[in-house]
Amino acid sequence: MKQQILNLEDLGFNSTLAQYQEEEKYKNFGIGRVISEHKGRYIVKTDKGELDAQLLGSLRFSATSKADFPAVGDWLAISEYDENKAMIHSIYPRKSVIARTDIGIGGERQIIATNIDCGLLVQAVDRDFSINRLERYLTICNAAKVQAIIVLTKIDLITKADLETKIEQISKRIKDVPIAAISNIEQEGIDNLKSLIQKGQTYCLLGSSGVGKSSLINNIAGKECMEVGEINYEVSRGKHTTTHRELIIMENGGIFIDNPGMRMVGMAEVGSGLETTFNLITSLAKTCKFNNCTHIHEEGCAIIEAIEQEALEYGAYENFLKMERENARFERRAAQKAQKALKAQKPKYTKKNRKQNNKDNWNHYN
Ligand SMILES: Nc1nc2c(ncn2[C@@H]2O[C@H](COP(=O)(O)OP(=O)(O)OP(=O)(O)O)[C@@H](O)[C@H]2O)c(=O)[nH]1
Ligand SMILES: [Mg+2]
Ligand SMILES: [Zn+2]
Repeated sequence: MKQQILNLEDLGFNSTLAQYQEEEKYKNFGIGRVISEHKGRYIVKTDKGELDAQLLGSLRFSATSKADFPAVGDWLAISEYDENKAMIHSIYPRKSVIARTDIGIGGERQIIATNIDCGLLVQAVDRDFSINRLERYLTICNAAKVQAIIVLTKIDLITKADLETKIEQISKRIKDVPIAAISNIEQEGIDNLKSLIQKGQTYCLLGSSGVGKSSLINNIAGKECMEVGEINYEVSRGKHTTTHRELIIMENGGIFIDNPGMRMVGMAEVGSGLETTFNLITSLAKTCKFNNCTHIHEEGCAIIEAIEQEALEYGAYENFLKMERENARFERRAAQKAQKALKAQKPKYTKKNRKQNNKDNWNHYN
């Protein structure tokens, strides 16, 4: 196990965490940050080194959802009990949570990482390029109140003119998000991206497999921290080289979380994120003639008018509706699950317990 010694500040420790640390719940314990997770065991980094930590049994049993378990990026109250071993007593309040649903497995909300300051939305400019998907990642960041930077990779594969067109296309749909264009192979644009990275801030890399997330981390670090995959250019797809989330601390500042490439980026609890990403659509919707406008066919619909006048991109409108539907579906399902859980808790009427009740009442009155 690597035993790199560092300051807690290098790990992202700040004054808010110092304040929590004073609280009764945390003050008698050590503190560390989760840098990776393997089947319920956590590698926790402290100012003294790395510990192999596990969750206290009582916390495991009282957990009601995945969100109650530590995630990469979490700060933990820990106690060491053996050399390099620790027990996890509680999770510090999370500053931010980046989450998605994997539509393939029943749509449960999955935490990607916590305590993130900025999401790097990594996309390759070849066949991976999709503004719809950029809007998806951006909505997840906006819902978590996390800044974002768009990172376009593999610019060595296209012409300068093509790159300019792509950047223009993005800027029409996504305003106020910086765009960094890089080549990991030719080292182009890396210094510019580095200049956007701030000390003590945590950056989470989001993107499909094979777009160059791990290559970018190696380039920023100036050494091979992460394994880099080969790409099958026939299908232009990665092979999921990174299989575990990992938090990496750069000597020159930022803290990075590398992720396995994502196939599905389903929407979960992103209502506020949709409003921010599509703020033009949400503000237009307020000026439609009818309060219950569906923005599909109505007279006096401000959104339809904006599309006709080319003030709003049709693609953004379509993507917004799709993501809004997904989010609504997730919320409906979550409400149904909560109701089911409540029903399961409530005692039900049965003939047996009615008899028991009558007997109890009889005993009570006699
Ligand atoms: N031409 C070109 N190839 C690149 C660039 N960046 C990465 N690659 C190649 O793309 C392949 C995949 O890179 P990785 O860094 O492993 O991609 P990843 O996003 O970490 O992939 P996963 O770990 O599977 O999610 C490797 O063969 C890299 O050499 C780039 O800027 N230009
Ligand atoms: Mg990788
Ligand atoms: Zn309307």
